[in-house]
Amino acid sequence: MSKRRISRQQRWRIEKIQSERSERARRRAADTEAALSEGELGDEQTGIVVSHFGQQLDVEGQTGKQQRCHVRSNIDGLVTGDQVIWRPGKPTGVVVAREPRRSLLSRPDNFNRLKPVAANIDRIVIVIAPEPLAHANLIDRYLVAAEHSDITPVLLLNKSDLIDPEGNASLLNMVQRYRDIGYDVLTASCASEGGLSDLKALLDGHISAFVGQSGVGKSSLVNALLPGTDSRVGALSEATAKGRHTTTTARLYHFPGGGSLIDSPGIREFALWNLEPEQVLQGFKEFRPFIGLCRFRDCQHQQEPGCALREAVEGGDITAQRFASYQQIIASISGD
Ligand SMILES: Nc1nc2c(ncn2[C@@H]2O[C@H](COP(=O)(O)OP(=O)(O)OP(=O)(O)O)[C@@H](O)[C@H]2O)c(=O)[nH]1
Ligand SMILES: [Mg+2]
Ligand SMILES: [Zn+2]
Repeated sequence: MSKRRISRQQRWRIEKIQSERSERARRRAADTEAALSEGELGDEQTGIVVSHFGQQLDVEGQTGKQQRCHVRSNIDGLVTGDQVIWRPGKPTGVVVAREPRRSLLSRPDNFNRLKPVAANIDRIVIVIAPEPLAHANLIDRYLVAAEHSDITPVLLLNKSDLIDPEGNASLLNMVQRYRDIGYDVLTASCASEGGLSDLKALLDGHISAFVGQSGVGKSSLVNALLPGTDSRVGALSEATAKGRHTTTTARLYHFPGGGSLIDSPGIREFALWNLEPEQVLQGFKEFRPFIGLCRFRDCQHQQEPGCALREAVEGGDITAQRFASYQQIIASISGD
């Protein structure tokens, strides 16, 4: 990492900000503990985190009512979808415990820390579109993360109203490659309302998170699937035809008949350096039958003779695109 030179004055300001921040955190923790010990709060009950704002959360109790809550200082990393024990209060409640998680989708943030995105989900819906144009490598990164966390990934090609079979031939070929591997791929359009009933059927009864680039239409899909929901939607930038990061925090919504949907903020990149190369390899599910068959036990699947993966590419069992994408991810996590 490049070392930035910072002046003494800048260093002093950074230290001041940090000490103010830890003082605020200390005061918050003391207030929370005082509220707990002075019995100002209602009885403990179970709930689910529906959204997260800096130091506070919105928790939904069993009656379906939501309340803004502080979090007891010994619990960290709560995230949308977490099941919690909490106590209602005026004006804010307190989360006192987190239940064990069935699954956790995380990604590293810009400061090299692993950040949880959503808990207890069983599906991730990777939303792609012709505009902003889908990138196979980003899809592959999501697929690897999903395979690694035992969450079923589904690909959803949204904005089908904008697809022109000739102009978008390479996008349609890419989508077909994922179908051939065995992934579920659905097509939908919020504009023409096409494909929404198939999507609804797939999501019914599950806890799913919509993920993907900014501007592909995740929030529009949530609004279309759940009438009465008003998740904020933002037009693409006219200059770049990219999304403008309209959604800033993940939020959970319920289907009336059971199941939930989490709308999440769009991302540009999805680093995977929290995984070992072997885990990345296993995350490419069509590679699995060939893993362990290379001539050399420590084969790096580069130029070695007798590499079973390269042979599978030559034999047509693995596409050149997915193999290149795998190599790109390995190069990006090896640190140079
Ligand atoms: N033509 C067309 N436009 C769509 C469709 N779905 C969404 N859009 C438009 O795409 C733009 C972005 O939609 P959003 O729902 O805000 O996208 P998002 O994925 O939630 O974006 P972030 O919150 O920034 O991650 C808006 O202008 C929507 O009206 C669709 O099916 N067809
Ligand atoms: Mg959004
Ligand atoms: Zn090999």
